This record gives sequence, C-alpha cells and structure tokens, in this order.
Amino acid sequence: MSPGFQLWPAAASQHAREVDLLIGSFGAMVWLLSLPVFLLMGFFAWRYRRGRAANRRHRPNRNIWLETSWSAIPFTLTMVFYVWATGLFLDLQHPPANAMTIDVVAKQWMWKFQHPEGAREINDLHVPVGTPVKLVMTSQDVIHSLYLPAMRIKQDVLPGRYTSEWFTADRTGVFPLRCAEFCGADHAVMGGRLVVMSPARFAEWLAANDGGALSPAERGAKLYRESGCAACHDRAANGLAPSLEGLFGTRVQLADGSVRTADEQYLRDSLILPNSAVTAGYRPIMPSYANTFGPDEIAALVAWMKTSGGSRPQ
Ligand code: HEC
Ligand SMILES: [Cu+2]
Repeated sequence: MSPGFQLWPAAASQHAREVDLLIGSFGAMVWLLSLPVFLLMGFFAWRYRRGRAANRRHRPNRNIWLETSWSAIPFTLTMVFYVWATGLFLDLQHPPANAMTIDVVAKQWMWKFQHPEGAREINDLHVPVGTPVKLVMTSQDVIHSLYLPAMRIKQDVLPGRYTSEWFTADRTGVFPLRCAEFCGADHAVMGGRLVVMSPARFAEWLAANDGGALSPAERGAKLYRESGCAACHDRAANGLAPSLEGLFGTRVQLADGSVRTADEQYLRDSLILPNSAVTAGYRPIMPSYANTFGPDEIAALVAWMKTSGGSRPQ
C-alpha cells in the first residue's frame, strides 16, 4: 500500500490537479521573488568584501517608482493567489446536490464507512469514478482527521459533531487514506485504502457486499418503530409532536421566532439536543437521544427521515 518514496502524491481528481497547479505556481512565485535577493546578497558580499578596492560611496539617487514597485508587484501577485485559493476553498464547502453520501465513523483506531445501499466496510473505502462523493463524518471518541492525499482534501472529524468533505475521483486506482490528527498510540496505523472503481465494477462490489444488510434508511425506519418515536410523532398521537413525514428540506418555524432549514444537521440536532431548537407550537418534551444512539443509529434515523418524504411513517 505504501508505494515507497514519492516526491509528489498521485492526483486523482480535478480538484487535486487544481491544488497542485496552485501550489506549483505559488512555489514558482516564491522562487522568482526570493532567488534574485539571495543571488545579489552573494554577489554584493563578494564584491564589497573587506580589502577590495570597490567604490563604497553611497550613490545619492532615489527612484520612487522602483521603490514602490517592489512592494506593489509582490502584493498584487499575492492577491491573485489569495483569490485563487479562496475559490478552491469555497468549492470544498459546496458539495454538488447529487453527491453520493457515505457515513463515516472514526474511532481509535479505525475508519468505519457505511454506504447508502447498506454495504459497510472498515478502513477501505470503495467509490465509483466520476461520481461526487460526500463523506459525512463523526467520531466515537477523540478528534481524528480524514485525509485523502490523492484528492488533496482533509477534514477534522469530531466527537459529538458532524463535519463533511467531498470529492469526485476522475481515475480508477488504489490510493492511501489516512488519519491526519494525532489521536493516540496507534494513530500511525489508522488508515486504509481509497479504492476508486469503474461504475460497473463498483455496482458489482456493492451487490456482493451488502450481505443482505438493511440499508441505513431501512434501519432508521426500524429504529423509529422500535424506539418509541411514533408514540409522539405519529398522526395518531394527537399532535403531541410534529409529523416527520416530508420534513427534510422544509423550513421549520422555531419557538424562539427563528426559522431553520430541516437539513441533515437539523435532524441530528433534533435527536441529540432536542431542546436547542424547539419547533413552534410544541412543548419541549422530546428526550435527548445523545446517550441512547451511537453515530451509526443517528445516521440511520437521519437517512430514513430524508427518504420518508411524502410517505407517512408507520
Ligand atoms: C416524548 C415525545 C417524543 C418522543 C418519544 C420523540 N419525540 Fe421527537 N419531538 C417531540 C416534540 C414535542 C417535538 C417538537 C418540539 C421540539 O422541537 O423539541 C419533536 C421534534 C422532533 C424533530 C424536529 C421536528 C421538526 O418539525 O422540527 C425530529 C426530527 C424528531 N423529533 C425526531 C424524533 C425521533 C427520530 C424520535 C425517536 C428516536 C423522537 N423524535 C422521539 C416529541 C418526541
Ligand atoms: Cu485518528
């Protein structure tokens, strides 16, 4: 898996190549601006060395344009890089709406991945080429960081919170996957492989690996029935709690007067911190499930709430 000494990690996405171009150009600019300074330093040290009969009289000429230029030109160049890098950074904050969402749970010292169709894997992550993939990540213990060098992306993974990162692989292959946040004794071996496959081979892999497991949405539906959510949330519960059907993506009016979009973060918060955002018109009676459900179960419930749109939860 470790391909020996590598001067530059393999690049397997458009984003990775853009990051390389940015780093390369920035490196070139730094050389361009600093090399003359060091060359001239050497030259002057040699030319005006002690004992050499050189003309040491200060030449009394001033050129305001020359003096301004060596502040203005580097400044302008740096601003170009600032705008360029900000563009790439913002791009990372906006996964495409059609991205395939994979749930990631980190723990000392492994990565657990859960595909929307049900397949689960540990340390290896299989994805299809050419499809945007969004990783929604949380930690079961300490802070980790999921680093995919070939995609040039890295994001901290925190306990009790969800963070995400996304990429679109543009060539097949096997690439390293690492933890990039020191997280304890076995941090150095906390990693695996990112396996990018052709869509056809990925479909075969998915079919061979779901092992009859329930998809996250199916597990979520089961949890909803078995955990007593229905006692409050079903229509039959006489309006004790709002119906969850078709909730995902709508705007929710909260008791404190604010309005929030019912996105994934909102659904998770509703389970972990139900009283942090109480829906207008209801009493804050929902218990917190922070100590009942682990990240896997919360991900399953969220997956179910996302897909139950329109159909009545039973
Ligand atoms: C004791 C009753 C009760 C139980 C049990 C309960 N809830 Fe709730 N839930 C509420 C009430 C009341 C609200 C609205 C007030 C609020 O936002 O806290 C709510 C709000 C929510 C919301 C936000 C809904 C919106 O329209 O903004 C979600 C999502 C949710 N619950 C999911 C669940 C899930 C999933 C379960 C089971 C694991 C569950 N609830 C169990 C009473 C309950
Ligand atoms: Cu780690």
